[in-house]
Amino acid sequence: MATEQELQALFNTLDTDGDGKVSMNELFLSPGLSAIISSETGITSPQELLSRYASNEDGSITFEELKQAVKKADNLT
Ligand SMILES: [Ca+2]
Repeated sequence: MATEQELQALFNTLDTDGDGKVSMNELFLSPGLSAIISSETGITSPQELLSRYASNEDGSITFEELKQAVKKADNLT
């Protein structure tokens, strides 16, 4: 379980180039943080997370999309 604030902090940490989106590369650069996201969304791989939720052409995920994934897994408090 995570609060929106915790998710936002996690998202900001993952978004190393600060463009407001987390890409596949950024997920792979932080395996520990990716594992937290996996457990919060119930989705095991970054590939699957991005293919299910990323709406951007470049395949990166926004905070809103991440929030949606966590909400869907009933892990947003
Ligand atoms: Ca980024």
